[in-house]
Formats: sequence, structure tokens, C-alpha cells
Amino acid sequence: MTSASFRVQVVVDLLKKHQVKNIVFSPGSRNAPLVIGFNGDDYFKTKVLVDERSAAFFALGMAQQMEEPVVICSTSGSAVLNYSPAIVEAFYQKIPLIVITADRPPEWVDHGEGQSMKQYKVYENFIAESYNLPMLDHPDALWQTGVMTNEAFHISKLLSKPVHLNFPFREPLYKTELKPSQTGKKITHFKTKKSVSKEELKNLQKNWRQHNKKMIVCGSLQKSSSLNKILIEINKDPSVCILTETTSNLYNESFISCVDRTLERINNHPKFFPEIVITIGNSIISKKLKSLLRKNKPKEHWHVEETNRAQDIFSSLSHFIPVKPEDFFKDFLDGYQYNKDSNFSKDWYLEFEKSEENHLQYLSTCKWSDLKAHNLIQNQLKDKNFNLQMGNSTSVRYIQLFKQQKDLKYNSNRGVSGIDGSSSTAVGAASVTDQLTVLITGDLSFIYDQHALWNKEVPKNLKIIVVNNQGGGIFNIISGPKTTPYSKEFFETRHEISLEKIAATFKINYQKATNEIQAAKYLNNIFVSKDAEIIELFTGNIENENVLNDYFRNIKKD
Ligand SMILES: Cc1ncc(C[n+]2csc(CCOP(=O)(O)OP(=O)(O)O)c2C)c(N)n1
Repeated sequence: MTSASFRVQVVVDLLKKHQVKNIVFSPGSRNAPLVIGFNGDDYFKTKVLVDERSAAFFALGMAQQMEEPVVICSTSGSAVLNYSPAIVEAFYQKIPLIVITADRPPEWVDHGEGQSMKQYKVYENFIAESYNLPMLDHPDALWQTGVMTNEAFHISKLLSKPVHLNFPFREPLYKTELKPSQTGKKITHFKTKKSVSKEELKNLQKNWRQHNKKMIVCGSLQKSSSLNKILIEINKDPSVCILTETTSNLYNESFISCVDRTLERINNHPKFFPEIVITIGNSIISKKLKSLLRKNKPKEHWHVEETNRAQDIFSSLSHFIPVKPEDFFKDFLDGYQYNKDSNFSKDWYLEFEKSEENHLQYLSTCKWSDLKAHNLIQNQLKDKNFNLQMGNSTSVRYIQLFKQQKDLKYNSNRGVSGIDGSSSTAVGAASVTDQLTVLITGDLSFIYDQHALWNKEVPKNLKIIVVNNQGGGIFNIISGPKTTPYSKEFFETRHEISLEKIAATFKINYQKATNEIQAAKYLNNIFVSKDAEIIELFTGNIENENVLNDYFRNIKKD
């Protein structure tokens, strides 16, 4: 028996005791003891995906849906670095991942040994904690392995963050003993509930009451019916306007769910500027909102989030309340007084309603384009309880122009907004739910992350919709790229890559629509199909930016 056996047994035993079930491996020799160890116990659900970048995003999608830690496990060397994009995303999106990287014995690192490099703390800037597990066979080393595994689990679970266990192994690698002669001692770590004191709460309530124009801005959050209910109550206060991006997963008819198009009408009119803002949730998508509030700073800005460091997204932060929003607002509602003299909420809502009217009117005659394609997609999603995965770039932004749909669950990799893992995340998300999972993405993003489909079991509940404008359409929309001579080649990067061939390579059903009638028909088909499907909505050369500019001009009309 090798010393690796004992240490692997401790880790396997403890992760089982903490009910961590899902392990996503990528192949290699150095992690063979872990492959043998985890697969030797039927409790674990294991899977192998070759491309570590994609495997890590796949695990991220699983963890995002289950709200539980998922393990990724790789061999040593550059494999470890290929996990990085998903780890950064997990760090900022707050997704629990347990990253186990096999390593060479420490004395062989930096001596020309194959697949060896400095691995300890390799993710240092974007990991909640890094551990170098010991190489020894001594009982103290096994005890230390256990302590580190317990701690890694707790940090990942309680902070909802990625953690890194670097695990060195000496050869032989394939002789791991499965019989558990070693177990680990489970340490139970209690979750505490934070709250502000009664006195502080009273001061905050008093402070809040003094303002006539209050705003709550909701960034990305997991669906929470309790938070939703509380915010509906607070929104009964006529002085409170609640802005929800789709990623907040908060829904009510009285919330302003289309921020960009409402702001287009508001157009810097001071009557709409809030005096006080509360932010909850992660990253805010709307650039218009960020620039409005950075320019016209509220007198106060409170950020409510159970974390150590507040985001100061509008560079106006005055209060940081490190409490879970549900818990904070529940206490805040106690003895809440409405400000009946304010019209703030109504003023905003009227503009939102008017923007909705203009939006519907414009789309009824809108020509075939990215905007129209998104319109058709949203029509098909009405009254569905699907899980939506929104690709970055224009996909997630177009979707914000459509009223939030109550029963959809909205996810997007907005932690660092990469285009490198949306498809893999969607495949991982689909693999742990029976819900239909719909990925809406751009062509470059889809081509980039095509290894998402390099998977023996692409889930049948996965439906991928690619809006193909043959390049990075975003670079035609944002101001800047087009003012250079490099726009088409260096920003938009136009291409003629066949999505059909990608679909064929991975043997996934595929259809292509090049006009509105085909698109409506095929979209309808994919939701009834019992297989994984890719549908390409080809908009090609159409000047999508002109359509979008025209749309916004129409939104402004009275
Ligand atoms: C990993 C990564 N590389 C580069 C970027 C910069 N980037 C942002 S959007 C974009 C183009 C995306 O094109 P596509 O997926 O076709 O979407 P569209 O803009 O057409 O909606 C690029 C390259 C990024 N966000 N992430």
C-alpha cells in the first residue's frame, strides 16, 4: 500500500461525510490515486471531461444550480492553469467549487521534470483559500490532511467560493488501496446569522424615512421567494423604486425590470435621480445605470451583502451592511413607515410602462435582426419555467430589454463576463436538473466554448440558441471600435465558421433559421424535442446596430 492510499482515503471519507457527491475529473496520471479513490465508492457521482477549462465551467454550472460544492480534479502542470477562467468566475459569482489538483513531489518542481510547475497558491488572487496537502505517511500528516479537507469544505460551502487543495503524489500512482483503513474526523462548522443591532436598525430606518426618492438596485442573485416577498412589501412605499435586472431572479409587476430602456426615456432628468440607493446582489449589467449614478451620485448608498468587502459600484458607498439581504430587509420591515407623499416610484413606473408600449409597437414591425431574433426567443419562453443561461456580450444585454418572465430562472457568467465558458456552464447546469435548460449565446462565444459538447452525455434537456451575426456584434454597438480602421478584423473578428459542422462533430441535432418564419417554427420545435438541440438564428450581415439605435429612438417617443 502506498502512502497516497491513506491520504486519499482521508479526503474521500471526509468529502463523503460532508455529502459532497459530484466530482468532475480531467484525465492524467498524477491524479490517478484520486480517480481510483473516488470511483471506488458508489456514493460519488463521477464524470470525466478532457478539456479542463470546459470541465471547470461544467462543474460551475452544476454548483450554481445545486448551490452545493462540486469537486474538480486534474493532473499536474498546465492542466491546473486551464481551470483558472472558471475559478475566477466562481470567485466573483460566488459559486462553491473544491479544486483538487494533483502535484509532483515538491522536491521535483523546477527541475525540468515533465508536467511540473509551482502549483501551490497558483490561483492566489481569486481563491477563498489554498492548501498544500502534506506528502507524509505519518499520522500527524493524515490528521493535517483531514483538518485541511474539513476547512476547505466549510469555506467553500459557507462563503460560497472556490477553494484549492493541491495534492502531491509520489509514484507508484496506480496502486491506491481502496479498503478504508484510514478515515477522517468530520468537523462540523456552524453557520452563524449576522444582523445589525436594534439600535443601528432604528437609525437606518430613520435615515431611510427622511428621503423622498429611494431606490433599490438588484444585481445578480439566486432565486429567493422570501426576499421577493419582502421587496414586494417595501415596494408598496410610493417613495421606493425597485430596479431588477433579470439576473436578480426577483419578480413583480411593480418592479422596473427593463432598466436600460426605461433609462433611455429618463434621459438625465433630475426628478428621477434617487437620494438614497440600496444595492443587493452581484454585478450590475446596465452600463447606463452605472454611468447615471456615478455622475449623479446619491447622497447615500448602502450595500447589503453577507461578505467581507463591499462593492462600491457607483463610487458613492456610504454604508456597508454585511448581512444577507433577506435577513436585513426582514428586520428593516418591522415598523416600516411608508412615505405616501412621494411620487418617485410612480414617476419611474410611468416611464417603464411607456417604454413597454413603444417596445411592443417597435417589435411588431421590426425587421429580421438580432433584436428580432431575441424577440422571437422571448415569445417562446412565455409562461415557461425553464432555466435560462445567458451568454455574455449582446445576448445578456438584449434579454434585459424584455420584461422579466416570472417563472424563468436567469443565470449568466457575470462574475468576470468571459465568453469562454457559457456553453460549458449551461451543459453542467442542465446535467443536474430535469428542467429545460436554454442557452442563448453569440456565435464567437459558442465557437470558443465548443468543447462544452465534448461530453459523452450531453443532457437531452439542453437547448442551445446561437444568434449568429458572424462575429462579435457587441463591437458594432459600443462606441469606440468603429472609430478605428481595425474594427472588422481586430474587434468584431468576422468569420464564416460553420456551426452546422460543429454540431455534426459532436452529433447534436441542429437547425438553422435565416428568417423570422423559420426561426419561429424551429424555436417551437426545440422545446418539444426530447433531445439536445442547437438552433442557429443566422442574422449574418444585417446592420444590427442600426436596428438597435432605431429601437432606442422609438423607445423615447411620447
Ligand atoms: C474570454 C474572453 N475573451 C474576450 C472577451 C472580450 N469579448 C467580449 S464580447 C466579445 C465578442 C463576443 O461575440 P459573440 O459571442 O458572437 O456575441 P455578440 O457580440 O455577437 O453578441 C469578446 C471577444 C471576453 N469577454 N472573454
